Amino acid sequence: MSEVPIESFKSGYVAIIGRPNVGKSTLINNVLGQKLCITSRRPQTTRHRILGIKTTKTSQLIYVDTPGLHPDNKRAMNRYLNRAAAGSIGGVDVILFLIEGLVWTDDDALVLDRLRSHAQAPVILVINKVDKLEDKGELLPQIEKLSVEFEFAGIVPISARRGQNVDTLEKTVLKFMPEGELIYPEEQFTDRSSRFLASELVREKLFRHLGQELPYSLTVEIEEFDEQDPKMLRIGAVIYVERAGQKGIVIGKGGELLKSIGKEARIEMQSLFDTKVFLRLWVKVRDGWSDNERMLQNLGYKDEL
Ligand SMILES: Nc1nc2c(ncn2[C@@H]2O[C@H](COP(=O)(O)OP(=O)(O)OP(=O)(O)O)[C@@H](O)[C@H]2O)c(=O)[nH]1
Ligand SMILES: [Mg+2]
Repeated sequence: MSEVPIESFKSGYVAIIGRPNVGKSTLINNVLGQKLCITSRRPQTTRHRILGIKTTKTSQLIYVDTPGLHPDNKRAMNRYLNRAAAGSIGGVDVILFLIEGLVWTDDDALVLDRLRSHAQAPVILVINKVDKLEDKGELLPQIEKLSVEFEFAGIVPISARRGQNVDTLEKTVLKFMPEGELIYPEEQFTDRSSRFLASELVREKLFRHLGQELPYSLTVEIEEFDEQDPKMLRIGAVIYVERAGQKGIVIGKGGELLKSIGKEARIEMQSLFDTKVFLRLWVKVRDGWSDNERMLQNLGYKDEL
């Protein structure tokens, strides 16, 4: 009689680390098969550590999205972002170090330095955005150069946006996962509250609609999240800006911009929460919130480690 191998259950944490804008949040969304983390073409979109939980019959992998690591520590907000990112390197089972195609910047080098000094888990080099390359062979010199710099547990080129090779990456990650039980209930896909996800969707639309520096002067706070009516979720959100002059820009001529932002956010909330949503947005000024540690804390930017 031949023995039937019983596959053991695996579970653990996978940190996604990299400089701003390499596609960390896009990768988590692709792995989960649903939009959890907000993304934009601007750097420093992600401001909080967010868990994306993927449970299958044989494993539960908990992916940790992090803000992009960045050398500028001058503003309180940047210090907060760097703490949130660097803190996620410890206490995980696998680290994915994301870079972008053939690009290698000082910020990438800074992340690699952090990994050298702090990583205690296997590090997989993930080369993202390969859809931008005409010939994948162009990657070989980059791979050769970087494998001399660090002993990676694996190197996987992917396109997070198109989902290319993400399955190979998941299989590679699984190889390094320890055996373990479910850490979160099977149906849970994040550690974040619905309120938080709602505020992030509003922030994403602001990031996508507003030019230049303004997105960095904004934060969003949910003031009302009323689930009493089973047919309609009522959400009220305040957008905080830093200066009075910014208020008008966010509202737009005749309120048009704020209306579009609200509409786009509401449509995504309806699909995320699977119910009709009534969304109200206000814009308020809170002077210099992003460079004031105490105001940051009051607005939900608390160290989560
Ligand atoms: N062409 C291409 N673009 C991608 C790919 N993955 C992500 N992007 C784009 O890169 C930009 C940044 O993606 P994000 O996922 O927000 O990047 P991030 O690393 O989370 O950025 P921060 O949160 O700012 O640190 C977005 O415009 C994405 O659509 C990819 O595989 N190919
Ligand atoms: Mg991000």
